[in-house]
Amino acid sequence: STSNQSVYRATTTAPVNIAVIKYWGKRDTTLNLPTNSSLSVTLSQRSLRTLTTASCSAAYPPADTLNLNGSPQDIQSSKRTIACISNLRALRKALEDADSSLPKLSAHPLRIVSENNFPTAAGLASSAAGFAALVRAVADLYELPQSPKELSRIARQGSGSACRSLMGGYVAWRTGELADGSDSLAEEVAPASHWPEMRALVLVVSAEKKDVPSTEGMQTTVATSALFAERAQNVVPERMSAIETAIKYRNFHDFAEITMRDSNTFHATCLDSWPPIFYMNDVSRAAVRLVHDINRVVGRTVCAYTFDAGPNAVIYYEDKDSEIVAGTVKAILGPNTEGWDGVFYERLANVT
Ligand code: 2P0
Repeated sequence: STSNQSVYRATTTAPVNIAVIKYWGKRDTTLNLPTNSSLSVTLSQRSLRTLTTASCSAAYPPADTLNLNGSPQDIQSSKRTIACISNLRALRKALEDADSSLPKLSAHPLRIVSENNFPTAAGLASSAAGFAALVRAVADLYELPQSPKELSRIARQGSGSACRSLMGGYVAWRTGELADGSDSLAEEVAPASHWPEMRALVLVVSAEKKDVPSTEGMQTTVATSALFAERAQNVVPERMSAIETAIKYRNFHDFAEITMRDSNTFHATCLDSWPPIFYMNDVSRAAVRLVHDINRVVGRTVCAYTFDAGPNAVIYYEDKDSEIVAGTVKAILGPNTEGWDGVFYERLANVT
């Protein structure tokens, strides 16, 4: 019949998020359970986002397929992709079991096509946007009733940081306590509209590949760094509550200081790993010095840097200070000046 040949389809986009309290270290590598809570800012999708279409049909050849930026991927070799898909399929199956009038989409092969509008390997949190978009696209295709918070449990298994890209504004990922990971979820701390002045400047270092992939780097740090345990147990919990207070009162000074200090502590644990891991380079350090110089010259904290598992800088500031911050940064570190390739100005996103 024609209905057997129907193609069901859903398309969605997901944003990048940039952590201000960093996730680094897993207590469970299969479930992607973190050793410490983290907090991030979800960026608008104006210049950085993943676009994903999920479709399914009884007429498709009998295996799930995934295409990333035009290249077919081997799903079978990605346990994380399989985990996300099988979790979503089980939720759809439960809906179909409860309502026999629903089409049996859970039995159809899935076809997932995903595309970033930014370089995948540039260290711009592409796995976060990628898995968040995959989970949302399939959840939409299956018409699942689960909330973003519930879906974050699934996205987390794709990539830890992906759980924070299902919500907008300021998002906390709580470690949770349970061994099955059911309470290791992301939740929105405040929407983007709570602090409309907040801006982010993403500075991309030219064509440098990641030194050590995140998953591998984390494992080295967990296994070898004493500083890592100190950070997870004694430093991050206080910073989490302090930055949530700073966000609540829109206290940029405190938000900025905690953000810069946590980026520095994270990179210190990388340096303390054995063998040491270097993500920042000379170009990154020039951005650090410039931010401190701007704050000193202005006489108050108007900008904050943070660096992930790569040399790119993200600089947070408030719109009222955009002339001094974005103007100076762009003049000194902007595209076409040595070592820097691109600059994206971003607002925060209200997702959901
Ligand atoms: C973060 N990063 O909080 C931290 C800061 C990089 C530095 O999350 O192994 O790609 O897939 O769970 O999420 C990068 O790690 O690692 C990351 P997996 P993920 O954003």
